[in-house]
Amino acid sequence: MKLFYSPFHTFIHKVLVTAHEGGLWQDITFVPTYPFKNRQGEDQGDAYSIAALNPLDKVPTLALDSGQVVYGSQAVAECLDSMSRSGRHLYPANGPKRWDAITRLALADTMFENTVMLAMEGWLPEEQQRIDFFKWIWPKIIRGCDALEVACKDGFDGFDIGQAAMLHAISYMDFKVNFYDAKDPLYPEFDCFDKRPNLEAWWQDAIQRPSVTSHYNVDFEGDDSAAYLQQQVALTLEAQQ
Ligand SMILES: N[C@@H](CCC(=O)N[C@@H](CS)C(=O)NCC(=O)O)C(=O)O
Repeated sequence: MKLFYSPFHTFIHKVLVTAHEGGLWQDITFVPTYPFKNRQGEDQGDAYSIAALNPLDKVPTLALDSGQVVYGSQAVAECLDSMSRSGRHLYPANGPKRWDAITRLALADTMFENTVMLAMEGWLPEEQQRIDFFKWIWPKIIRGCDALEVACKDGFDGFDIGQAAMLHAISYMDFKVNFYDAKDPLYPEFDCFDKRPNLEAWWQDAIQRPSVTSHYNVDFEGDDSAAYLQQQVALTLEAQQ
């Protein structure tokens, strides 16, 4: 199977964690995709577009060997987890533990998407940035961090998809590293671990997992050209015939 994904490893990718925990690393052809180059690269045009596979033209997108395409990180993670070879599953069986895990998944994923929105607003020239937008989004992120602190204080029974999403969201909040050169008008020095010792202790432990060290802060090595990507898109379309 092919995973079209962003090769930026300055943050932790939930779908990579899921794939690694499931022992699927060797089954995946990693296809680096730069969604923003479609719009920002002066001479890139649609070179990195995967719209032929995913109408939203977003990563992550998973193409199975049958040609079936699964997109949306939650769908991709669930699909990968169902194929686990390691016997480890990140989705608990129906019941309170599952509702807790998938609720944290929803919380952390939404925090991540809100952080992306802040970053995109932060890219605008200062005079075009909407302060009301920052004021609307930030309380969601702060309350979210508080909720995660409580969850970490209570502790977890094993590693679940909610924690994979927490790793993703929190790693992206390292604004100095992740696309957030612009000074945030409200919280330029935001530190999600400040006064959240349980969250920090959980983080320090969780980032030791092989599913994290496999890619976090590890440069992608391999073909990340647009030509390679389009070849993989074409192979997927062929498999659908
Ligand atoms: N809800 C989607 C969000 C994915 C997403 O927004 N991906 C971004 C990169 S972080 C993307 O591909 N953006 C390109 C675009 O929106 O055109 C998911 O969970 O997969």
